[in-house]
Amino acid sequence: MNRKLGIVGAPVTIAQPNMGVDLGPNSMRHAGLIDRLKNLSIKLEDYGDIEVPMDGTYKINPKINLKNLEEVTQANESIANSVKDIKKKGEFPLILGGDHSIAIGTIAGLHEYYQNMGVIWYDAHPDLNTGETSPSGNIHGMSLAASIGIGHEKLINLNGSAPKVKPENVVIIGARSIDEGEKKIIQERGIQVYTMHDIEKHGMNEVILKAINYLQERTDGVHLSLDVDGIDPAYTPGTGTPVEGGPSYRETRYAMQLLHESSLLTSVEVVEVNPLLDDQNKTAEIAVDMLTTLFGEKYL
Ligand code: 4U7
Ligand code: MN
Ligand code: MN
Ligand code: MN
Repeated sequence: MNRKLGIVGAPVTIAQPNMGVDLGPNSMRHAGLIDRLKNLSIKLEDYGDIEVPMDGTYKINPKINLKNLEEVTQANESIANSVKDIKKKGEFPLILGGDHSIAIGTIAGLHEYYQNMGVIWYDAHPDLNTGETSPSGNIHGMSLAASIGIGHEKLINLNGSAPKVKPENVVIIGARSIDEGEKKIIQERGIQVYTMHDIEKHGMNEVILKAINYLQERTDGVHLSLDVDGIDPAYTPGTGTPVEGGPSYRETRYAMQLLHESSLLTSVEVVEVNPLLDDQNKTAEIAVDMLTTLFGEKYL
């Protein structure tokens, strides 16, 4: 990694119901993220956390089934601006969440810099709901939909017109909790999904290499959106919407190693770390292991 890393925390919590995901960025810093990256001789600047709205109330508009829409929009506008500042400096953006709604802002900020951006969405969920299909109204389950131009106008047109990413440039890895409306979107839009079934059948090695080859040929930059609930909750219990039966620590770490070797990625975010649901801070430590592996840390 020759380029300088630009790190920013996005402590957004209002797109999901659990208290504590706003502590995600500092929990990863506390787990040693910055020092371990520096030990890899990586140049970096940590810009601290973006200021995001959080007044402790939960605004529900039953007509649109999008909780805290105004506040989530506002937070993501700030995130898009902060990501653009990092890109302007020529740095590699690393965004620390926060709930997964932050991907809307991250991807909206990044999209200006690419003609044909790719996204790897490592997650137990595809996050392809809209107000119409969401069982919860929580916007953290709608962020990939918004990025491909499906959903509320405020979210899809944030920092430029929709879509920010073409659906065929998205690869979802690790999905195992897919709502009915999401299944429809996956089929209609031709989104590549490697479910847990595919990982079980073919192994992580083949799945990741296929994803890398596919995106290498068709995109001019690839963003990794790493939801820690993508990993099995035996390893990452500190997250708001855990789903059993995910890839292990070893499989995920190996996936990060292959991504490092490919030099494919141009930006990374890690989301949904909630230290209040994990009194050992184990989830943040594992998130840090995954990040340092992505940036070149090796066993030997
Ligand atoms: B995450 C869910 F219904 N699909 O929309 C929803 F299962 O960013 C969960 O991946 C969304 O953690 C999870 O509420 C969002 C639910
Ligand atoms: Mn997610
Ligand atoms: Mn998830
Ligand atoms: Mn989650």
